[in-house]
Amino acid sequence: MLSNKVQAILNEQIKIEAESSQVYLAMASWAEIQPGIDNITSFFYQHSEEERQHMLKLIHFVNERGGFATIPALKQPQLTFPSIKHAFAALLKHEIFVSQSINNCVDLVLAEKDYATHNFLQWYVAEQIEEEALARTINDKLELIGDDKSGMYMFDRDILSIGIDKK
Ligand code: OFO
Repeated sequence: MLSNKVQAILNEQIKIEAESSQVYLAMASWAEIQPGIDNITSFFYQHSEEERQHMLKLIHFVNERGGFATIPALKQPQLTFPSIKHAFAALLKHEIFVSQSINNCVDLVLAEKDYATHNFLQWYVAEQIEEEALARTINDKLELIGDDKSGMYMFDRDILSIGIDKK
């Protein structure tokens, strides 16, 4: 059984995962109308879908532990970006925010001595380490590429396998 405090913070995390999915969906839609970056577009769509899965996993956990997962209203995310580099910088910043939020959940469940939820959250802790690492790798590569168009061509060609290496 979840305490009220744990239920509340997990519902807040459900909202954050839902917002993450929306943020990356907006990046995907923006990328889709830019010429020649089909794989970058797919990356954002896939990432959005992953965040939706993170949200669903939390919803099921809350409901299975005797709580009630509440489906949140979402604010509209940023719709356009000055460049691909800006979009990926925003992605890294967002992942750092999500990691902090997972850490806050872990702090609370330890204070509440809710070891079952603590165990459940370890999956998210590990996931955030991977997602932050992937986002940093991508940002580092974009930094190297700068304004080089052939570099960007290769980045788009390779981005889906960068993701696979890190996952
Ligand atoms: Fe990318 O964050 Fe979910 O957990």
